[in-house]
Amino acid sequence: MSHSATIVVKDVTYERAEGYDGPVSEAEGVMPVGPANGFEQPRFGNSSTFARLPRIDEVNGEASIVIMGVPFDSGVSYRPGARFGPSAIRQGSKLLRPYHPTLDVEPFNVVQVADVGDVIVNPFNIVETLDSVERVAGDHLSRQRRIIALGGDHTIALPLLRAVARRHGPIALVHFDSHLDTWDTYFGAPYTHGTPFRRAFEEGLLAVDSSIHVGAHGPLYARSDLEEDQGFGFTLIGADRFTDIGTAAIGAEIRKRVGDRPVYVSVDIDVLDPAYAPGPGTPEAGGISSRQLLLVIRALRGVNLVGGDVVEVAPAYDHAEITAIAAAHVVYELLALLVTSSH
Ligand SMILES: [Mn+2]
Repeated sequence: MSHSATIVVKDVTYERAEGYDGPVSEAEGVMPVGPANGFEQPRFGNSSTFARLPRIDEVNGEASIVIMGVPFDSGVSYRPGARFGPSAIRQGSKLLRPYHPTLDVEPFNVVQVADVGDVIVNPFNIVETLDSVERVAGDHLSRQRRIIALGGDHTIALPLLRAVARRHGPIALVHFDSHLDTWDTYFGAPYTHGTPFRRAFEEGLLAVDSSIHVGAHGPLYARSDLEEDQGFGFTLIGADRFTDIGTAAIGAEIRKRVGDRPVYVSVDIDVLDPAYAPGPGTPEAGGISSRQLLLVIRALRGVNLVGGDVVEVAPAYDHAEITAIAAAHVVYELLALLVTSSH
């Protein structure tokens, strides 16, 4: 009997065991399934699930919130490695417990939350990957699933915003980051981890004058960076403000800015000081603490949250999972916010 050297199960191609000559199709019987084909599913793809949640296939596709990895870092300008972020965040999430005492909510019990694994990305083609992320995200949204994405570098926020805006209309973006990410190009490239929100503005994905940067710190290229950024509809709460006013006041300021518009929260883990997150792609000293970040997200309770992401975790530069654990807890806060949000 001659047969193919590969087999496709759930859209992933696996190698057949060498020398195996047993049944070759499901119709003929059970087949051995080997490792995933490294040319179809990148090797840095699937791993264990976030917070040890079920995979989507283990709950028969029924989930209202999905955790989705995007292991892509071909948009980075400095330290690469965020392609391993989804795996690291999942690894750092294993200790998350079901009950959130401050919000008095059990995020995993309000609605079904499931891990949908990683989007299949092409590390050699940014535009193709943006299309893949947008398509997969759009598919989840069309099934009434809200998404929290695990990056990956910040490039991935653009296709996620495209998908979310197509469903909900223009979005109020709450952007936690040490950087503005509204630069034009890097080395002539329009789609990078430093440019997603300029593209989002240009594509009309952002609600007019409703978005806000939170926690920005570190040097800029020029004074004009800030002036241009305001023209894209952003206001700014820099990291320095956190020494002047508390997280509750900052949360109130953000809530006022976004109003009742659909809100997307994008968290670049480099908003944290490198002491609290040593492993981002572009670290800047002088950031906020992990506690401040969690408290501000908590203080957003009541906004109309429709999705979010946590990006730029590059575990090669991490120590003792500090960055990955911080990112996992940010995801947990976003989940708690989603299940307590106004819809
Ligand atoms: Mn960023």
